[in-house]
Amino acid sequence: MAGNDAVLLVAAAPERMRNADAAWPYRQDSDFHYLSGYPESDAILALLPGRQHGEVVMFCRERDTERERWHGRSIGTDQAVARYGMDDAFPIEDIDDILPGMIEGRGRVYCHFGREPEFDAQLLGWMRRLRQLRGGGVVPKEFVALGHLLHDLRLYKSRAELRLMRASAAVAVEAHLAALKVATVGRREYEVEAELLRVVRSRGAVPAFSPIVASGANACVMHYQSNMATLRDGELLLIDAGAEWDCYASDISRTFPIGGRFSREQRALYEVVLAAQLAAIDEVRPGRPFNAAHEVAVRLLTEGLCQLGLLKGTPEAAVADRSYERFFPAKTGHWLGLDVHDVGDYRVGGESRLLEPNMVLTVEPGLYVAPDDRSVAERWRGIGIRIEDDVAVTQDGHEVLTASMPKEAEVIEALLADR
Ligand SMILES: [Mn+2]
Repeated sequence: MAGNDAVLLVAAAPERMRNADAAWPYRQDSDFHYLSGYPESDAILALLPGRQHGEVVMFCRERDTERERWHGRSIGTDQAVARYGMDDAFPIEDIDDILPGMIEGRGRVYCHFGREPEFDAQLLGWMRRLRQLRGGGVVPKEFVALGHLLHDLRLYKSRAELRLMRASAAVAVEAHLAALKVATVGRREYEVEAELLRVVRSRGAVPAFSPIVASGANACVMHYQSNMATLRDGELLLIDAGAEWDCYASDISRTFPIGGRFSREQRALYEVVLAAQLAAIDEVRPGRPFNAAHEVAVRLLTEGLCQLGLLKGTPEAAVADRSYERFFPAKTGHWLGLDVHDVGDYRVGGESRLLEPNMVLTVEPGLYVAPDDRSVAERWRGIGIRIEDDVAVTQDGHEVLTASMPKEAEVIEALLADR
């Protein structure tokens, strides 16, 4: 894709410090993982089309007994070749001496700019060295942003990637089912969070993001994070949580009554959101624009809001003047993959992108009635509902990867009655 006189350079994610000398849990850069599967920091992948001694070259940590005493075993250059399929591997300390010579004579460099200051500085350093090579090295004519090529590849999942995404979805479903069992009156939101994390970790996965466990009006905060409140009878609990399996994310939201039964108002809004979600999932098939799911969800949510009297006037007018946004300020979904909000363009040539087989996206309409919204009767205030599934586009329709997590109100109430 890049051409024979190109070189592609991608850096591993650096370790990031939480404070002092304590690091955040390490997560590999998604692009680096996609191209190499290599799990360590301190590494740079170079793809060198046509290079005689190997086109796929890894610069990585060499094994070092003293370092391993503290940090555990490194992979090292030998295993980078033997186990990770690299054609060639060199110690990362030698990169400044080796890489400029490999770039010499190539016309284009594909890489990310302006993401990691350290990589940006290294790249400029290699260009300086290249110029200083014996006889004066030829610096590439073009630097091309790698994202356009690579992120379009990542948008289409391979069969192997889809297998990982199903596995990730299965862990998330199990976590949500377990959370539903412990989310009883009087517990704290963080206890439910702990249950989600327990299941995710006990399956060898990690959370794809910090779980949102939002009871009552907390559900109206889109990115609620504190997870501190006590679960109260009569309120709903919104859980938005996903797993990451071999770096592939799942992302599920469910909303259910803490006490076990929906109130009349909660149930009415729940049915509106569920109908919108089912209709939106129906729009996920090859040839439909990405935005079609959002449009149908907005139409059904707005019709429901008008019918229940939360919006005045006709649904057509409420869609046109966007007054529905007071209750649904979000988009109906996003691409899903190595990143929870995955890469890939949503629009092509100014138009909403047409769905194609093996793309994966979430479908997550919701309704959020702010607790201080005086434009609606008090009984509606503070209700927040979101229902979210992960959906893969197939040859002739879709596959809901998270289908085994129930969402019909009766089924949810039956599960809750069983606690
Ligand atoms: Mn989502």
